[in-house]
Amino acid sequence: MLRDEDRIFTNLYGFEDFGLDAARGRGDWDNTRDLILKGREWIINETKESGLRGRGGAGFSTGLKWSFMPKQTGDRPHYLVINADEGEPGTCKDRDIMRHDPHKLIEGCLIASFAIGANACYIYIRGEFYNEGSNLQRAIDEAYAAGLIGKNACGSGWDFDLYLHRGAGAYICGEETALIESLEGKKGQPRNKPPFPAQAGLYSCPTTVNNVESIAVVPTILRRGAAWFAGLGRPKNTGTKVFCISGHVNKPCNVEEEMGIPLKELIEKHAGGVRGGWDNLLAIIPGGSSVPVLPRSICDTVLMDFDSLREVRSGLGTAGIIVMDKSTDIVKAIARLSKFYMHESCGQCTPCREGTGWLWRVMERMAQGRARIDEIDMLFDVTKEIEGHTICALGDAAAWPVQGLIRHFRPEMERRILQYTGAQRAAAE
Ligand code: L3W
Ligand code: SF4
Repeated sequence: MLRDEDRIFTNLYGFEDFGLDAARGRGDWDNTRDLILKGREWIINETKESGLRGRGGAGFSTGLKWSFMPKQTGDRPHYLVINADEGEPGTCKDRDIMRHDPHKLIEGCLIASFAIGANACYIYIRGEFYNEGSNLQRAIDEAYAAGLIGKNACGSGWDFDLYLHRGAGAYICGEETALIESLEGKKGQPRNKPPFPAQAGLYSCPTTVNNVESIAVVPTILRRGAAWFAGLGRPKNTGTKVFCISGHVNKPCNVEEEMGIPLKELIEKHAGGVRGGWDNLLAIIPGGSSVPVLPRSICDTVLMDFDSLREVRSGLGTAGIIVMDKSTDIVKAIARLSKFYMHESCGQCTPCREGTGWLWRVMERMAQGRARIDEIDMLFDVTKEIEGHTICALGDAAAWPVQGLIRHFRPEMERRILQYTGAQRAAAE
């Protein structure tokens, strides 16, 4: 279990004051100027050495991503964009960070922007996060007034402006290139990659897009050292992580823990256990709705990190843990997710636009048992036609939950089909 002194987001644990003085009391903005004066290369190297991997879902090395930005800064503006459009079902960690610890994010924005040569940063916040946006704006105003950001930020010689932009409720705007389009005032539709944002992002300029949590942990990593962060968790899956635990647990919560903590321990220690006890567990989606569901047998032993979850054909994603006890209609639950992805598809590519509708319609029938057994294989084939054949990851995100269901709960799907056809036959006789 993570020691209290190794927690980064201390303000998530009962301190209510998110203002500047209280944040300073917790160590934020301490010697930020000195960190900046150590230089770009030092900041990027420390971040790489810490092993920090992106906390928005993909788990890409944060330091490596920064190093993709052109070294030359004179010809075109560089931008940092913070993805605070937290729309992934089961995920509410960035909301808590912005609500309780906005100064950690703002300080991280300054340091990361300096490292990639950006004088401006945009925080794209989910429109529904009204109060969090207000807290964040208040903290931004405080930071400007105290000279921590703005001209000659923290006395470092670096000019830095920070803008808050509110989204308008489209899940797809959490995809980095759709977010950039939306920020430019256009319809939020993903772009083809390459070019990656590091080559051509906001206004076609070099841009890095990072998740809120990825950036908010950076100042602490630099202060305490890469080795400290790398010493937590497991090899290639280092540091601490904010996990969101929801669903059929006694005490739903967000909690910061070490990467690689066993899933069962996480739920029993922090969320008061599964409703009715661990034996009453049916399944868990471990990383926000976009990753495959896991049956209890795997949940018994799996570790919560990128690589361990990949080994069991799921993913850490955003670390949004959705717990389902035996009262859950698992086929109906996954059918509901299929409806979500169909609704949120931007419609640009055929496999996603048409395929998500197919998935939903067939899943609705499967939930009622109004299907043929061989259609389960057909459903799996449809997911394979979507996966990897679309512009952005929403197609994969729609396919994977259905694949997980078929992989682990096929007998339940077959049972209801047989029950339904049996009932039909009995009614006809
Ligand atoms: C330059 C290269 N840059 C990769 C950059 C790329 C991006 C990052 C990761 O999807 C996942 C998705 C959702 N040169 C580069 C390069 N990059 N190669 O690295 O890229 P990628 O394509 O692996 O992932 P992505 O498109 O960013 C994100 C999953 O997250 N997800 C949920 C997301 C929801 C939230 C939320 O609510 N907060 O984040 C859950 O699993 O399915 O797989 O920056 O540009 N050669
Ligand atoms: Fe749009 Fe879906 Fe294609 Fe992504 S995969 S670009 S959401 S149609």
